[in-house]
Amino acid sequence: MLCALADRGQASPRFAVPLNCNRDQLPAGPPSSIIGAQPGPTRIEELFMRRYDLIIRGGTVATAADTFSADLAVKDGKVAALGLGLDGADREIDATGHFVLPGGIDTHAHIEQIASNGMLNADTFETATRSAAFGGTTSVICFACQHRGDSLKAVYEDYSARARRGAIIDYSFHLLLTDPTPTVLNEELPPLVAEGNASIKVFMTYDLMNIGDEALLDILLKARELGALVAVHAENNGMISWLGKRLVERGYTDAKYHAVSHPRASEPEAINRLIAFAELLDQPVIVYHVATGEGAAVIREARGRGVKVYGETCTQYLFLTAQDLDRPGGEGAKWVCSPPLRTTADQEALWQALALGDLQLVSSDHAPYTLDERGKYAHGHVPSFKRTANGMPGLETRLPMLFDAMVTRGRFGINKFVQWTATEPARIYGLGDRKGTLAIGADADIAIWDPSQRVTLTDDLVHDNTGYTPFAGRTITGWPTTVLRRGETIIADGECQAAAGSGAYLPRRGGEAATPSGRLSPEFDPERNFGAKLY
Ligand code: DUC
Ligand code: ZN
Ligand code: ZN
Repeated sequence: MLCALADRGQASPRFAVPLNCNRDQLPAGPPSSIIGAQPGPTRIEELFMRRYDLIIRGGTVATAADTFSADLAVKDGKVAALGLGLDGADREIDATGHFVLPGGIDTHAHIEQIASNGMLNADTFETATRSAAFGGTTSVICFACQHRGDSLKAVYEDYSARARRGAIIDYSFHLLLTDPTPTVLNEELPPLVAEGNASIKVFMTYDLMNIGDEALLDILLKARELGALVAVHAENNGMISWLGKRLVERGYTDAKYHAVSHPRASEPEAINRLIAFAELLDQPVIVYHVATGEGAAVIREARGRGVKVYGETCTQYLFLTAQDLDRPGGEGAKWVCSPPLRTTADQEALWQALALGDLQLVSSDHAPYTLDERGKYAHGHVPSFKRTANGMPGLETRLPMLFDAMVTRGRFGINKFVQWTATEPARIYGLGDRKGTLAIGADADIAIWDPSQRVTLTDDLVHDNTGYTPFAGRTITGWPTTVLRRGETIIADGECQAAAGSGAYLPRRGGEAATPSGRLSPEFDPERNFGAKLY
């Protein structure tokens, strides 16, 4: 059996002091329990033997920094020990021949989200997070999505209640603002950020979602005051809207024209503008789903100047291209997402940007729609790209696709795999004190990977509610066979063992990534602006 679950039930009759056990830390007990020959184990021996809840034995542990052979012990949901020959647990998992990795953290997923046109996406918190768990992801940051006229507080409470009911993995929220009124910014936002939702998302495109330049400045400034990171969908709305109309007027409505309708320049233009704003106010930002080499280059240049700008790309931009949209009979709708899929040259540029640290993480941008009239085909079976729901599923396939490319095929290796999918997401979004690595005291969120398991991705293999995967037909090697969330096995033997609602809310502070650099722009620096106090 791959990665057998060996439930010992009883402590081993052999008394063995765990290698990392420090006798000074023994709990106080009567001396008689230490001295003297006894027929059975003493109380202290018992305590030694049952020191851990679980030992994952014989695996290869990898973090963003190291790869080493070790047993990993779990106690009370936390990593309690890493060492050789650990002993004394109620339960063991044999991980011989497997990688023992931190569970993935997906910081960009749309779950049970209502679009601006009222369409509900395909997944519930239960189905989305179950599919994430099957793919080795144990934490997710999704959105509390405000639409114009909504109270942010009411929106947040609604998403929060639904997540509490359904989530199987741990979760957190970005506060997605489309209507930053003074009430929202000054009354609703501050307590929500303080409660632990220290990231704000905004759109620079979409007619019903985008916020204009002045509102973006207002939000950046407010985020600076509150210590929140601002995450941005950066594309130029005017270019997209203008070119889209022109294409439709001329009858170019197939899915493939979606890629044409978002001119390449729309991405670097918006990223450049965003960075200019962020630099003006000295407010850290993260650019979502960078899809072009030019977009990544703008980030590289700004980071080189010391601007606190981070960048994310997504699985689909590393493995798919605009050619995937070119299918007959409306099938291309499956691959309609924004920004659109680009070229193989962009894929190379994005890998390079990750390698250079210009981009720091790879998310799924899971935005699931069914292949029927409730989703992708709400406007007919061969819908105009302009009327096709934007997005594709990816929570489950993100890690296996990347593992295959990075570990199995050897591009950048296991440590970068962990870094870009778990450690950096945790660091940037303020979860680094408990998630994203395997260290003593961290949450025991663990994915045990069989590096030799070959899997052909098919539409019915994945567990979300869309009924398809954009990567169908690919055979990849490496799969997470056992997944633990805070020490509890949630996936084993192809089954999900976790109950809906067993995922926990993860409050997040802004942390270092969201802290302004302190390098004031001339306009905001009283020493250079004739003494004006603008913060
Ligand atoms: N942007 C996202 O981030 N997700 C889905 C669609 C979109 O435009
Ligand atoms: Zn977006
Ligand atoms: Zn998204």
